[in-house]
Amino acid sequence: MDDDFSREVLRLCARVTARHTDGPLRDAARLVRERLTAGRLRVAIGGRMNAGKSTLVNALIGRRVAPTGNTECTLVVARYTPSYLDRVTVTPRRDAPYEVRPGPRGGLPVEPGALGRGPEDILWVDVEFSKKDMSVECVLVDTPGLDSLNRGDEASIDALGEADAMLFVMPHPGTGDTEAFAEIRRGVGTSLAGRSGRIGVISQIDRLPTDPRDDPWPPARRLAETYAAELREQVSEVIPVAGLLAETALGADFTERDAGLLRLLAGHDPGELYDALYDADSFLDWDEGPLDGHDRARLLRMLGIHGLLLGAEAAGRGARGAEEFLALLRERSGAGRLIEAIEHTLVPRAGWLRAAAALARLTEAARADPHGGWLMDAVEELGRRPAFARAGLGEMVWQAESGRLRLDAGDVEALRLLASRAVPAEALGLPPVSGRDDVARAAAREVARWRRVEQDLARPPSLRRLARAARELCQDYHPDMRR
Ligand SMILES: Nc1nc2c(ncn2[C@@H]2O[C@H](COP(=O)(O)OP(=O)(O)O)[C@@H](O)[C@H]2O)c(=O)[nH]1
Ligand SMILES: [Mg+2]
Repeated sequence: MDDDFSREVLRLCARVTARHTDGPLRDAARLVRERLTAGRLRVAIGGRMNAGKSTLVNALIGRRVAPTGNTECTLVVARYTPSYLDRVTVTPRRDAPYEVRPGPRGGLPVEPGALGRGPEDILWVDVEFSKKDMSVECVLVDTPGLDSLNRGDEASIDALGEADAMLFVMPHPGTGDTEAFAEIRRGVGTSLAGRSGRIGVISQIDRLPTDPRDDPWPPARRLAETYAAELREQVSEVIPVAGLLAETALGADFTERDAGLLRLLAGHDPGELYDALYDADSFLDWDEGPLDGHDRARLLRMLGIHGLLLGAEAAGRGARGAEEFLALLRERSGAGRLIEAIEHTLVPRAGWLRAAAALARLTEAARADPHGGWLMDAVEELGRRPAFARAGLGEMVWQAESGRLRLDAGDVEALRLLASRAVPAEALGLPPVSGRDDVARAAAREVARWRRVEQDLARPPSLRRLARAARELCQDYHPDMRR
């Protein structure tokens, strides 16, 4: 199904290239062709600066390859691709791409000047790292984030526009997030895949409670519900994650020695430990405690106050080895749900997400170009082909099956057949070899089924649009009703 869909778009790209020897339409067609034939799904991480995007990238990759905090290297768009070697390639705005030496653990280097020129002169940086067992099977595109200095906004929006799917990272409650989101939406235009290609993430949940020693999960869950309702049209779901814990829990930096440090903390007077964990400064100043300043700073950097408390509690319950601590931290980080969402709602639909993004890009280019009229018509015509209608319906089946669309079981099954079968009789629930009259009768019955849903004003608009697409497809399968 995805293949038919992609092939049709590629054919259209060839027509663009034949008609336009240069200019924006040809560029758009080249980009689309590149994306459709690329191996992995490209997922961009968007959101404000300091939202915790790079920390999440590290968590998902399982190694600290993305610099975090405020260094010059966080001001560029970086595309992280699992590979068999460590290689960093800078693509400047002008001039040819060149390689620079990777950071000490592979990944983007952090020292100032390490990229060979200033962030404002760099289009993007490709970071390949030798790791085959990454949690998610995709290319992650880290962006500097909105409201960063220099040209971060424009670069971020371009990168988000070129990706197939997106994680939108929101650090904490505030109207600013919704505004940033609206800004990104305007910048990236509309993709056919719409919200189903976007996941909202509430990051840094350990910072939600006023007292960092309190359990962040109750407020995090409430906030996720509020955001999910508010951003219903924009994202498919909103997932809370303790990013710093996830980064440490899924990475390789936490050692047996660190586990020993947590056990030392747990062996100390519980009241004194609790007081020392009042905030970051009081822990760093805790010279009377069992750890020296260097170790306190190290643990704090890796775990935060919340993670330190979790670790000490686990040690108090008898946890010993690093593995044991990491399993607990991973569970309490909420990273599992994010990984699952990427693996189950984005990656398996790579073909559709990519083709939908491609078509949206072509439409946008056609609209902006004075010679784009024919392409607009061609895209519209393409949208009416059965392969497209089926791909669009496949997307709806996915939504219906995951409980996002309210349809009864009979309708879902009818939809599944329509979306998955190319032979008209089969798509209408008949044996593949059926008589013309049987097909006509079944088509008329299915047209009536979907027309009922389409005209039911009590149903949500998205469902009625789906019903319309289904009705039109069934009509095309009827020998006398073809449009
Ligand atoms: N306490 C805490 N700090 C975090 C968390 N995630 C990120 N940070 C810190 O917040 C700062 C900004 O994070 P970063 O990932 O660089 O944000 P970006 O600008 O969106 O890429 C860094 O100093 C991180 O260590 C988190 O879950 N908890
Ligand atoms: Mg960053």
